[in-house]
Amino acid sequence: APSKKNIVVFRELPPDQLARLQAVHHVVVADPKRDLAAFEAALPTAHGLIGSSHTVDAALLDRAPQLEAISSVSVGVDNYALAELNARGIVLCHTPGVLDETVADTVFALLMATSRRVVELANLVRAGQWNKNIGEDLFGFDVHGKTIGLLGFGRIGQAIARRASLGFGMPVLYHARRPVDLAAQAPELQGHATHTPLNDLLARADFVVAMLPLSDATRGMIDADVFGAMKAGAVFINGGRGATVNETALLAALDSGHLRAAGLDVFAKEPLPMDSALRTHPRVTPLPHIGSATHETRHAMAGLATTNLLRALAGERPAAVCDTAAV
Ligand code: 8YV
Repeated sequence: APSKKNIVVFRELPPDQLARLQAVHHVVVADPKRDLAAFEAALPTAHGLIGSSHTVDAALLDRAPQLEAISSVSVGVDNYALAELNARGIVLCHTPGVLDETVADTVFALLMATSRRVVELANLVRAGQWNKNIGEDLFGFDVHGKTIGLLGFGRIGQAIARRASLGFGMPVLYHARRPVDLAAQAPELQGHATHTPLNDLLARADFVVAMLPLSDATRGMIDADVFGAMKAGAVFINGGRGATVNETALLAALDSGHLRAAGLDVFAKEPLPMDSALRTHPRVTPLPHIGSATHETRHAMAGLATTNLLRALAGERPAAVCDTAAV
């Protein structure tokens, strides 16, 4: 049997997944956002960490000298100091794949909500203001048949493209560092998704959807030049990471009316500060980072993360290890 290790759960796990860990190892549940002292007290003897949405930097790793593995309940790993983990030989696992369809659904929820003004019009009914036939001033815009431009074309981007192309008859343009081998990765998208130079995509897309991981290369990438190159009346959707967007430039593009609307599930600072203009802007539909937040998908993510950690602590190669050397 694998030797009993010390695990710290730094974000709540479903009971059945917690039990899987407790059956093998010594487990402390200590979310730093709820009990920082308990989290810090558990670090010095921790062999494994599992959770999400907490910054793991060199200073924290210095306080966890026995750490062997971190299992993130997320696909994004920008909150982990990858070079520090690599230098210390600490394995980092994450949960790719299991959340692709749910996040793609969330992006389409934002696409529909912004185009058909769903939140605004539901609030009008709730406020008792539906007192006559809806006039042209409250009409929305069609989604079907319009052109979608994807910034980033990984697993989630491809899931969005399937909905757009096969479900809504939308021409799909995508921009990525290199063309995707659709025959190998997504044969159903062959002939439906086109690798497109960025400025060409921005000039043609009615919907520009950002599904970019956060890295030194993508931080602040969607700036005033990018928004200015988008066609007038375009809708911007962000389902990736907020810090890929220059939010001052986004607000200027919305205030000028150059952008018709923005649907945002992620923000440079989360939770969104009360004084952020994005929180109440009339052209913005904001969501609280719920991309993967369904019962089914968060359970699947926790299950994969638990399996990853059990394998890593047993000296086996987990199913989804991050390449911390690829910094
Ligand atoms: C959140 C996400 O991280 O998977 C990701 O990268 O952005 C979301 O799923 C969520 O906090 C995961 O638990």
